[in-house]
Amino acid sequence: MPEPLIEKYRERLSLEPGDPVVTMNEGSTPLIEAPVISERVGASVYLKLEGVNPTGSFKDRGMTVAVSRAKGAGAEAIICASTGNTAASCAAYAARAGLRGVVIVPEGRIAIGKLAQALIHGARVIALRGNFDQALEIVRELADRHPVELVNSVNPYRIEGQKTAAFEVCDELGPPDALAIPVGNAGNITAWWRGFQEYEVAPVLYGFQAEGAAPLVLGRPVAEPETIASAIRIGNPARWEEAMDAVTASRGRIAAVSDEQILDAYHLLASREGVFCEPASAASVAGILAHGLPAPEDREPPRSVVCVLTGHGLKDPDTALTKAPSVIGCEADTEAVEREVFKDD
Ligand code: AN7
Repeated sequence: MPEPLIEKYRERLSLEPGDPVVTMNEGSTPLIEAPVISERVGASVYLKLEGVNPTGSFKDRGMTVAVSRAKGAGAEAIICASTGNTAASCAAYAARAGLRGVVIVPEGRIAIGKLAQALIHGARVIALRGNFDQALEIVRELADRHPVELVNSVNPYRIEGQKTAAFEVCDELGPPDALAIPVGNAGNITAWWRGFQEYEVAPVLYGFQAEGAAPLVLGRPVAEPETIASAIRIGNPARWEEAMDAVTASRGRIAAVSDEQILDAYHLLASREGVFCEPASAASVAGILAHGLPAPEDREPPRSVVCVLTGHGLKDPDTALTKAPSVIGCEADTEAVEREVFKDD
């Protein structure tokens, strides 16, 4: 049986001794080589498949720790604002822990798979006529006023859990020269850096935002963020300063990628590497393809790079279907099928 991350890294997490372990065996996700992308960027590129977590995204690493602590502290309800993946994870772990789950999402702006997850797990799903940043502001206020535990990445236990992804990479591969990661609310890049620091290693961090939702690149909040990558449609990241401090300390950079670059990388990953991630995740690969692997002056260019593929492609089938070729209709007749199968040969 794979060991849940709370057991594997317990002494490095800040749970209380009596806390129950609410787990579905998160973590221990595959780290695979990406030969096509490696060839294009001139370095060994590895993909960390975070979509293989129980609810299909990296959020589960943080949620198992946050919900274990919340349960240990006697909470009866958990709440979050979400662009979709936190909602799905929050709903699933609430169900597993026997807690009430409440999620606030921007109306009409989350991928359909994530909505289905939140609903089937029995969370109360509130569709806000507003964006993620407004939803986060509202849940922060509600968590101040009511005895509900906030499980967004402003919750310190979320970061604790998510840092284990960096431990896994170092344990398996050794520290990579660089890490490429999509950035939305900036919790995950903060968590990976903390993980690396605790292992006393310092890969160069490349954080990538979508062009229409790139507050960290512009240096100011974006009032109406826009991008096809709905997971990172965020205009005012909660962990802004920590993320910038991490990038600066690693001597890396934050850069933007266009929706077109994101979709090209998404398609390349699926069609050439066999890996189906969601569009936001492909920003990590789009970023190194578009911007290369810039190194600090006194360092060699990175020879090994880990791209974090944060969520599974099945989360967002709508985007896949708009990007993929059409199906071919055919009569139930062997010759007719034969013609279609061998048409271009
Ligand atoms: C697939 O679910 O913010 O920079 O509410 O779902 O830690 O926010 C999701 C974020 C990258 C960005 N990739 O991570 C939410 C939410 C995927 C994501 C990010 C998200 P952060």
